[in-house]
Amino acid sequence: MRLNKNQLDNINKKDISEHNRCFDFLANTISQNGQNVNTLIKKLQDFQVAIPSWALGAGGTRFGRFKFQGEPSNLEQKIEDIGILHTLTQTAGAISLHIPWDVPKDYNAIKDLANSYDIVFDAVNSNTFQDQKKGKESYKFGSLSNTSKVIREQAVEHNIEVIKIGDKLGSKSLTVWLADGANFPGQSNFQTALQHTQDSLKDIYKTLPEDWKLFIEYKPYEPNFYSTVIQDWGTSFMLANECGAKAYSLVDLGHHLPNTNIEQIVSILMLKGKLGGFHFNDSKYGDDDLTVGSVKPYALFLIFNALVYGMENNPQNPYPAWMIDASHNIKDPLEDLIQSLEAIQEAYAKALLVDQKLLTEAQQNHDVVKCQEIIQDAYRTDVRPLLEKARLNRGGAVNPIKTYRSLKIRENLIKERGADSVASGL
Ligand code: RM4
Ligand code: MN
Ligand code: MN
Repeated sequence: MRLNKNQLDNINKKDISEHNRCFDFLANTISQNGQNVNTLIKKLQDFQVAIPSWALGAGGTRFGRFKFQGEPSNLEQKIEDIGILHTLTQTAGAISLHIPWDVPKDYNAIKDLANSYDIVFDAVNSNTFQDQKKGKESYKFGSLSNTSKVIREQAVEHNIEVIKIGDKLGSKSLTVWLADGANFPGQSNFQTALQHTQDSLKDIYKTLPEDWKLFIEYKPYEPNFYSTVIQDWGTSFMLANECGAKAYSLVDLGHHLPNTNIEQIVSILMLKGKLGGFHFNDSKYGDDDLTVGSVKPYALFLIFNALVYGMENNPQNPYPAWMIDASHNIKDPLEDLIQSLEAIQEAYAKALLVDQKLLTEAQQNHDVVKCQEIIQDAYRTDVRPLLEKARLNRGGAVNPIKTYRSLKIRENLIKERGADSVASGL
């Protein structure tokens, strides 16, 4: 299913006068505060987030999985789904492949298809947290950190294979998320496990093409419940430094223990030029993979405030690779992703509204109350008309969820693909 401009225009027509009324009011306020509205809108238009190829079907938990009808059952259909998302939101201009769940059969055909939707290939993700059909060795007791050299070599080879696949598609980065760790005290030697991981990562790093980056993700627990080899940003930062200039840390919002100050982590990594990638989701307890902004929207805004500051003040840090890393257990995956994309843009727009000059002044004067007023003033602004304008300028929908429902997109996908189609992934 491919949406066309007329379908969107017909629905946008009904919402345009209300959009104009709200936009004019907001644009006036922003201009009066001394900011350039067009610059803000341009930044929102340029902000594109990758959709992972595993997020388009229903996600499961260890207790089971409730399927969602009309799921994409191959890579072509997944790209088609991202095409729909991107047409509506104009914010999902990239796909992040998970290997081996989504290995292309015909590379040129897949590239052409993605290109026809204006979608590029972002970071490729390796998978050594499950045993693979073709794999001789098991990752039950770890992959890059395993005590067995043969198993470590198999895991390194897999990562090198993933780089080769990504290279054929135009990807420029590899994300490594390592599930390795221990379930019980005494099960593994912390030092040996870290040393093996370091050596394996270096072996992978050596094969990176010149213009590629390596992103090292961290996570405190799960699937292992006693210890994880790359448990926190410090470990990831240390490993990235040992690998070299093309290796970076990747922050996944769900990979922190409750109450961790993620905005501070983001700030420090950017100061050190080592924040390479970023995974969006939301959570209440752990790696819950909930819709972005659904539980802690203020925390998301504070994190964006740190990201915006870093993007403006830290030329030593590359532009981060953004990706949504969420799972959709009960919602329509496409509606869930639309809500996440909206929440990301909203937090970004609010962070852009923070008057950085005034904030620095207030910080220097130790005016704590003023500091809070400045950031909360930005947070309390309803920026949705700015998002609408950014989408409209690029040919998207004023209201993506409403448009998705009026066009009966899920119903059409079910007609095309059937009720029983299942997407690969978790
Ligand atoms: C992990 C991690 C990775 C993702 C897998 C599916 O928790 O967030 O980024 O590839 O889940
Ligand atoms: Mn992640
Ligand atoms: Mn995760």
